Amino acid sequence: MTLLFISHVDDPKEWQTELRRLLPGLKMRVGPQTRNLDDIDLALVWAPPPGELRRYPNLKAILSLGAGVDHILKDPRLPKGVPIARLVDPMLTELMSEYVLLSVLRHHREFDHFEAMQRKKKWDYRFPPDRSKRRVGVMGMGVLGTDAARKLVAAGFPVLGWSRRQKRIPGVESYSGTAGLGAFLKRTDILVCLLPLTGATRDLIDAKFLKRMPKGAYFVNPSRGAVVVEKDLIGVLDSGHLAGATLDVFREEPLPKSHPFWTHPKVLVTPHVAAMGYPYSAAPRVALNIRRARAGKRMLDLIDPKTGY
Ligand code: NDP
Ligand code: OXD
Repeated sequence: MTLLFISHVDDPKEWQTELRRLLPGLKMRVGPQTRNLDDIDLALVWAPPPGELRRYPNLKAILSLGAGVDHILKDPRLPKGVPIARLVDPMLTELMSEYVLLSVLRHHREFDHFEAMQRKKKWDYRFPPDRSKRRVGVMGMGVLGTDAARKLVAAGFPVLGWSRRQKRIPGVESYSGTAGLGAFLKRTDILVCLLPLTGATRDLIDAKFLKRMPKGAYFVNPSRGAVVVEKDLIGVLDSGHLAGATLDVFREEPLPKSHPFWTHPKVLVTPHVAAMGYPYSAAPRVALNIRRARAGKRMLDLIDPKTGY
């Protein structure tokens, strides 16, 4: 029994070292593989090439190297019925909340404006704003959204959350579904998107959606680029309805050199760095799932292929 590892961003050696400390004798091969395909029973992957996972006849579970699983589900030839577990990792969660707090505080304290003023050598005094009046709306109240929301509450912001199903999180005003979306957006001054990319969230954030927020609102997106209609976001920034955006993810990555986001005065671009699962932190949960899958038990953090997350 051999674990197949496929990723163009994660270090296979580090993963092998950490996993072998927990699972001595673990056999791991870096894919795509061309021989002994029958030996592969599990796959630990980030963005496997389309059709690749179908080549292993004895594959019984897929483990994602990311919290999102759209990089796996987008494969039209994905083998059917093979369970998929996503990555849940305390360090990844910590990193994401740090990214969210930093981005929210940067917009809240208008550092984007002061950075622009510095380039013009302009002393543009503005009264520091009161964070108890800046409402932050978090879309997607899963593992990452909930942690970020809790930390925003602890930092003193009024926080709203929006998810598919209604939540009860201390200090967070909760909204759910299409019925709750209008009221959520109307009350949101800084919108943080932590939704997964699924059939229901693709292209969700378009011009109409963004215009439901108050004029002067900000947008922070460390989830997935395809949740946003990028030309609509640019339109709403140009019209002055939105004051700024921090974007970590894009429809095409790396972001093409010709893309208007690179030079847009109201946009901060980061290269999909908000968070990641380092093996020294994430390996214990992955090892646990490897043990469970091999023992014929249900893995933890399973996704539902029907909802796509
Ligand atoms: P979870 O699966 O834990 O949470 C997803 C949340 O989104 C849930 O609250 C869910 O609602 C909500 N949701 C899903 N579909 C809808 C919908 N149609 N309408 C309303 N709410 C919806 O995911 P994580 O928090 O772990 O991760 C979120 C995403 O963050 C990942 O999918 C990935 O794309 C992105 N990510 C980005 C990284 C980066 O570096 N930029 C790093 C890691 C993750 P409910 O609770 O009701 O089910
Ligand atoms: C993830 C990511 O989904 O890094 O974990 O984008």
